[in-house]
Amino acid sequence: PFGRAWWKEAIVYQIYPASFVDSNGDGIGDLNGIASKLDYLKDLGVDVLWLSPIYKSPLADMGYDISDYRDIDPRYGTLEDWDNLLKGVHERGMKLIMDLVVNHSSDQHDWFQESRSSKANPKRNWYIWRPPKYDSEGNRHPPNNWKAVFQGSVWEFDEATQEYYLHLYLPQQPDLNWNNPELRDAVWDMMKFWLDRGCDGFRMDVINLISKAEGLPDAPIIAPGEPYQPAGALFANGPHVHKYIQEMNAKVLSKYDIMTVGETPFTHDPSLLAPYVLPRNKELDMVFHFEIIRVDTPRIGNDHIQLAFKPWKLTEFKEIITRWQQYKRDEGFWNATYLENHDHARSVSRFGNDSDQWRMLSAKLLAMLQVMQSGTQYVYQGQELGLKNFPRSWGLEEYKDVATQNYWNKILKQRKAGSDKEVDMEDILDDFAKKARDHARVPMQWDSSPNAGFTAGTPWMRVNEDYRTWNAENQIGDGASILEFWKRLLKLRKSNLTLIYGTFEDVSEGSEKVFGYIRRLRDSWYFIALNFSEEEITFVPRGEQTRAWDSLNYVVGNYEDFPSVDVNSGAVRLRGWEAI
Ligand code: TEU
Ligand code: CA
Repeated sequence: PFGRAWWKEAIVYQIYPASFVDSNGDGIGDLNGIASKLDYLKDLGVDVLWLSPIYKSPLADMGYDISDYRDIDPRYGTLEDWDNLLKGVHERGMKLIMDLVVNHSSDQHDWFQESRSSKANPKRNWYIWRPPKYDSEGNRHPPNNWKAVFQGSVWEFDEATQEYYLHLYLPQQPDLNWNNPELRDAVWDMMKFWLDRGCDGFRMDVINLISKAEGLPDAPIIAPGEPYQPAGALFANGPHVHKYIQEMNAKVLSKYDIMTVGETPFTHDPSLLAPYVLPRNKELDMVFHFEIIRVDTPRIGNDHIQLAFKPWKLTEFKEIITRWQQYKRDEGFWNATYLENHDHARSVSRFGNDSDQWRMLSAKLLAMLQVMQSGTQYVYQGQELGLKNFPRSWGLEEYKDVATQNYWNKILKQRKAGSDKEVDMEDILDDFAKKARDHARVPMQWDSSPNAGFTAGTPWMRVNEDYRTWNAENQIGDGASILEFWKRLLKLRKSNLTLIYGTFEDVSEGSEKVFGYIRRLRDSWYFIALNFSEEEITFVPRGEQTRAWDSLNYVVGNYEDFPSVDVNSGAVRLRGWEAI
């Protein structure tokens, strides 16, 4: 009942523009740089490019703080460069989608400059302003106790008008007031500006945060001793969010043949995300859930300490994937399938094994895990090369992300308080080496020339040392490389309706070493077996013992040859990190 769609079958490639290709030697990637790599992307099998924000921005949060929604930041190029890039993309039969960041703007946006100028300004109500609270001693306090995602209070006091404004992220990222219909109209106009220019859709930044709990009440104390409390449950999936997105759909999205994907953090319950996606609601095509990407992350309430590490189990990992793969399929729920983006460390360093011995095999295994799932596929730049985290030996100064720096300063301050001894922060650097967003943001590794062929100048972030051997040029045309493996998988998937639309059945429940699953569409089926360990393992798929294994055809695997299968028992002998 829920038919085929180009965006369901698409392979989306996410570009982090600052770190992709620098065309003019200023050390920052740009639009002309992206335009120079379109053949590489086409060859990989990409259908849609998603650009992280390239709008005018002070880059307080690397462009997720926009000061002009209708212009390109000069560091990335001009509107003409964008038109030219789009032309190149369309000429190759690909599409281009933009990041839509409208939960908040930059504090440098004209809208906010006006809004903060006086309480009587017509744009005052485009943002969320509240008077201070005073205690019995007359001390000023923020209107509630919510903790900002990037530390501190979500409230910033503004001297000019003696009120606080709300910012869920940085103080330089004030939240827009979606309850104001004028603001919504301004957003619809801006979206049409890009769609009329030829843009093929949007990835919508934290789109489930645009409606906050009525009255902005205090969050319950779930982090005792902390000045501000995690409040995800009060600012995610708020009371009017579906009304606003339905309005967006009716007034803008439905008028174009485009794709939309919402980013929806602070939510792990599929039933809270289903309304955004189910076709009958007329909202978005799909959303990025965060459950899988948080599997190794400690949680407080609905919030996570992204920069801390918690050991994870394969059984947990499999349960999450299986649940989402199966969720409301018969009602048209559609997944956005990803293992990496610009907010997370490299997948081979988190879910694989990035040692010299296992990196290649485990990166290929993760490629199989992803591509053999249902859902629109999202590949993050460098994932197709098996890029890994930068080394633990790099110091704090190599971490440029404001989220990393703020977290460091917060912990440092806490540890210094009440102690006159030297503070030890080595454990925090251990966590950063595993979890920081910075790992995904170092320059793309194109070739073995200085700075990995990313720039002729000084790169804005340090290049990972392994680029001399681990780069695109070395992998292109090498049949054993991760890149060529991705190409094979993407080609295999493209015209294969079973892999795109088939059902998903876990046949390895309980195993902490192997993920085995079956994809099935009518009488066509695939069996996928992935060994998430270094050990050789005999895996007997559950419920599959009676299957006629003699009809088994090997399709693809990450070793040079295929493993042996015992036709009688159905047992498969898998080598370390083997994927078939
Ligand atoms: O991220 C949303 C978000 O809350 C997390 O993914 C974030 O990376 C993490 O929790 C921080 O610890 C989006 C963007 O993808 C991210 O780059 C922006 O910083 C953020 O919104 C604000 O716009
Ligand atoms: Ca540049």
